[in-house]
Amino acid sequence: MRGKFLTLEGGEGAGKSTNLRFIEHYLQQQGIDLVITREPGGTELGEAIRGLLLDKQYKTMTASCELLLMFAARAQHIETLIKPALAAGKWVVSDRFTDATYAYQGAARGLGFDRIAPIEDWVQQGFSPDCTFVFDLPVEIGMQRVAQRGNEVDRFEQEQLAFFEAVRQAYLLRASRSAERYCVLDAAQPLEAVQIHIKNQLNRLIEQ
Ligand code: Z5A
Repeated sequence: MRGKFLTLEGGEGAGKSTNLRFIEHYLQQQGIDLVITREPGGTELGEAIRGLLLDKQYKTMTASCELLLMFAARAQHIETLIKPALAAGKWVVSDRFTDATYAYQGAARGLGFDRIAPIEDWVQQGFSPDCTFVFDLPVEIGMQRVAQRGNEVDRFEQEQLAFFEAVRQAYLLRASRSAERYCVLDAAQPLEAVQIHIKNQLNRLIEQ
């Protein structure tokens, strides 16, 4: 039986990485064989592209170049990692996927959703996640969490409040348009409360 493909989305500091570990642990406890991955990245080639995308030295990278690099990494990711794992019956959980392209390149960089949709069709040919968790958080709180973590900022994390506000609104808009695929979580709640919602959604997916 084909496995399920889950993706985690949200602004920075919303708790994707933290809850990815929770999801991994919970699904393993349920006896589900799974692969954890991320975008941009997930494959050797994709991780090399991620290096280019996050590197602050590429200040002049255009939005179109950024968009195409995201999809170049994604094409490799889907064909060489995600689809083979799903076909082998494994679940795949990815920290970000195409919703991030709509939010960051489409909304925040201003390319527009209409510019992205044909590229998505060309690369993915209808392939999309079975469920997408959106960790929704006021931008200021996400920025505070990241600042407290104290890591060096990458090319995206240098952006300002309005950029991340556009990202947040784009996620909420997409989730409202296809509610059946999305599970929107209030990521401002304490972690334990967020994880109760995640567990309920995972149980529903396991039963399907
Ligand atoms: N990008 C793009 O532009 N287009 C695309 O198509 C794709 C990606 C796929 C890299 O992503 C960048 O790529 C990303 C968008 C772009 N840039 N940005 N910004 P990434 O996912 O690797 O980077 P990120 O979004 O910056 O991840 P992050 O900052 O690490 O966020 P997170 O994983 O959601 O947060 P976290 O590390 O789990 O949590 C942050 C802190 O908050 C941490 O100390 C936690 O302990 C704490 N935390 C988490 N949840 C809670 C709750 N509920 N209460 C209190 N504290 C909490």
